[in-house]
Amino acid sequence: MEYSGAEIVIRMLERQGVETIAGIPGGTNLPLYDALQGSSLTHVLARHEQGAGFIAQGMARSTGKPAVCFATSGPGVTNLITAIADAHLDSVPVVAISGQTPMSLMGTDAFQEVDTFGMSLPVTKHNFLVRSVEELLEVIPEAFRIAVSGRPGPVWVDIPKDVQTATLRVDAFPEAGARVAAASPEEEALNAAAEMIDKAERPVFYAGGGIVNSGAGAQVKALCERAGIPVVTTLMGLGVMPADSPMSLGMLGMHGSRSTNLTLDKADLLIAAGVRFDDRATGKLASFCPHAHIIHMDIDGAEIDKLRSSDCSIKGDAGEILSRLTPMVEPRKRRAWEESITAMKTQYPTPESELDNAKPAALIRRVGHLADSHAFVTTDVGQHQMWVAQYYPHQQPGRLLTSGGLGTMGFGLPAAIGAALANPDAPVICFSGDGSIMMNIQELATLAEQNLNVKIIILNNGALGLVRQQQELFFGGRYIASQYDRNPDIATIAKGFGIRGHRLPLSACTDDELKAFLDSDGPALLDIATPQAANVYPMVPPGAANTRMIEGEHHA
Ligand SMILES: Cc1ncc(C[n+]2csc(CCOP(=O)(O)OP(=O)(O)O)c2C)c(N)n1
Ligand SMILES: [Mg+2]
Repeated sequence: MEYSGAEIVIRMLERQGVETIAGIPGGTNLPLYDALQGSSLTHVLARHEQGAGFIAQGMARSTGKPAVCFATSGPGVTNLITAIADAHLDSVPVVAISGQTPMSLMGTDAFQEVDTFGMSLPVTKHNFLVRSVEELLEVIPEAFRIAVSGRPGPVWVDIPKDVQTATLRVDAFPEAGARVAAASPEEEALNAAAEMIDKAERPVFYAGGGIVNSGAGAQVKALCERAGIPVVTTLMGLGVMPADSPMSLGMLGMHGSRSTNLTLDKADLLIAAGVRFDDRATGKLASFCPHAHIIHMDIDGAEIDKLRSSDCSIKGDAGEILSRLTPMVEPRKRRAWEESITAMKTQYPTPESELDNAKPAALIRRVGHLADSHAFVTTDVGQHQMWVAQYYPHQQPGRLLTSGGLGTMGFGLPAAIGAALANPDAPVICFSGDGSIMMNIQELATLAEQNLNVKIIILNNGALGLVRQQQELFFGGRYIASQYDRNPDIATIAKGFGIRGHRLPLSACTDDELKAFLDSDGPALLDIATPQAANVYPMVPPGAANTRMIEGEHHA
């Protein structure tokens, strides 16, 4: 049968098991949109391509499956780039498909022409410029295979309009592109790692987003319980060890707790898994875990020894590595190490003052206790994000969706829409700030249209809080461009979009009020006035060693 290039793309997406696509049409992807007619795919019309990209990310992050977004050439592409760069840094499998000017016009500064291939190259795992309709049969499955195999990441497929309209006889469509299993870890490396673990007196397991991507939370628990190893996580790894487990040391790094960073300083072995020694996690690298030998496991060989040389490296899938390693290590209790950690936790507990109901951190913790334990939580970027990392009771890996590597304000709302689209039975809570929410507020229209179970909580401090905090602590309190003279009434804006909105001072947010908000049907927004002076502590000054944490007034 004859198919157009656009029809081939849509048939192939159906074969890939894609159900929902987020995007915006325009001149050069209209054939693709036309081919959606009569397809089993559902299209969600975003209000900005960055929103479409983050909706796709919300679907991909919450399911581990690749998700698709569409954009037209030129401004559609440039609008989408931030969301794809974000997916790249956080290893999220998104397939972006854009229209391009017809091949005869490419390179002529044609209307809405930009060099999509060139611009997407450094922010994707892989990219394609498709030059013939025949190539589509290979490129589409290949794009999915690359997005999900090994370390996941975004793949961009740019398709000129004349390739979309050209026709081809296809008798049988190729197989869908699927994950290729990682090569098995080497026995020798596993033996060496087991020996190092057995010898260590003060080991710490350092778990990152790679553990979440591998679905290896249970395997981390199994190893660490057997060998008496406490677990720290990165921002991306939160939930790998339930927050209330005695084995959990919480998050490390710039906003990690004091006891966690001090424990790492004493460690004699660091088992790094699915992490990339990001500067927000390690602080000054030369002072990070100075006494520790390093075992580094990663599916991406390029991460190993990239920033810190390891004493033992294991390339492969974390789930497989850990399942094989666990029976090789001696079952062990490490009482002295446990006692020293407990002593540090007792000496530097979570500051009571943060759990005072007048503090934003306490509100986040209360929401966490009132919410369904399976809820997905998305955040924007700023102080509120760090309080969610520190104080929300993360119980499961993969439930916190947050922009870690790129730190993109505007992530939270569209990512929540994507999570809700892909998980219609799970509640979704989006914590945002008064700065961040404005960056993709247009997606409230998409949310209202889709009528999804997304509850938006704005911590409204009248400021770009994390910037204001840095100006207070590191620029002598000289505030510039970090406080809003005038903020719009966000609850009223929400109503304009067709979403229930309320504004409340923090003091009026009783448990009953919060519970009623969380349990209400459909989308709703709560704009909470919070104190501007509240800071996120502890904080390691950028570039300093993690042991040089600054504390708040309560420790002064
Ligand atoms: C797109 C983008 N622009 C600028 C920044 C720099 N930045 C980091 S946090 C922040 C403040 C965010 O303010 P808000 O959303 O109100 O959160 P708060 O810190 O007040 O909780 C800014 C401007 C960023 N991360 N992303
Ligand atoms: Mg703010």
